[in-house]
Amino acid sequence: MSILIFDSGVGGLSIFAELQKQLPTVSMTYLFDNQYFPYGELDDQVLIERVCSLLAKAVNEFGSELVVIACNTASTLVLEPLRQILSIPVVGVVPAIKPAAMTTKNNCIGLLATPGTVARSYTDTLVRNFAADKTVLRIGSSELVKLAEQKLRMKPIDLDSLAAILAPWLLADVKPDRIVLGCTHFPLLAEELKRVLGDDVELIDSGVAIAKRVASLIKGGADNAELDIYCSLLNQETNELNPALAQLGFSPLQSFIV
Ligand code: DGN
Repeated sequence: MSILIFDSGVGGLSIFAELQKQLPTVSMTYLFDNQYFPYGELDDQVLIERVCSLLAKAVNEFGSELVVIACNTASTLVLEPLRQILSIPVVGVVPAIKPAAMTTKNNCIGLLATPGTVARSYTDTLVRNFAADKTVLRIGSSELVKLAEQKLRMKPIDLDSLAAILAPWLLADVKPDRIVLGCTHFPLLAEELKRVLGDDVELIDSGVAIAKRVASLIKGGADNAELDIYCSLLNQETNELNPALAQLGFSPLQSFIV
């Protein structure tokens, strides 16, 4: 059994971490499409075609038995076409609006995601279905995604830049008390986000729920679970990730060309 975890960058590692906690004996391949990063600014049709062609090839080459689209920007757009071309289970990651709506005390929720995800009709439907009677304040930021990427390259994070991105909430009369981390990169910045937003705000991501869903779909693993990682463009910047990836148990980053 081997599962494939996919994102545009290193954000999906937040999902990988939860998967590994719940499924430590399962072999996992992590693939990220840094050649087309950031996904949050891509035209819809370009994104659909790119993700479909890349994953069709990857699933075939790696012999994956299940794929996790550890990217809200792709999942809110590409799940349907992907399920039509792949004959294995496809698990998507989408913003956790429902748990936020169920637990908010002041009826005000923040959605922090990419510009693509906050603007999707899929996201509008989630809000309509689960939080129609709440105020949902959305911030879409690619800058925040890039800050998360920097953190994994061991670079310092400037809290002032974070505060500038979050300013609409910091200045709002009613501040959201639940923040949906609707981009898999953002749990990597949880500590910094808390420092800027305050401890009384609760951050909600999809990691644990996704890992449970995957665990319910697969049969188990082997004693010698392997962790491999590939990117679509190997360069100096990606090589800077190797120390952090080694700490997570991955073998050195390899190239996957489409
Ligand atoms: N990590 C991705 C997500 O969950 O939406 C997006 C990153 C990006 O390419 N902007």
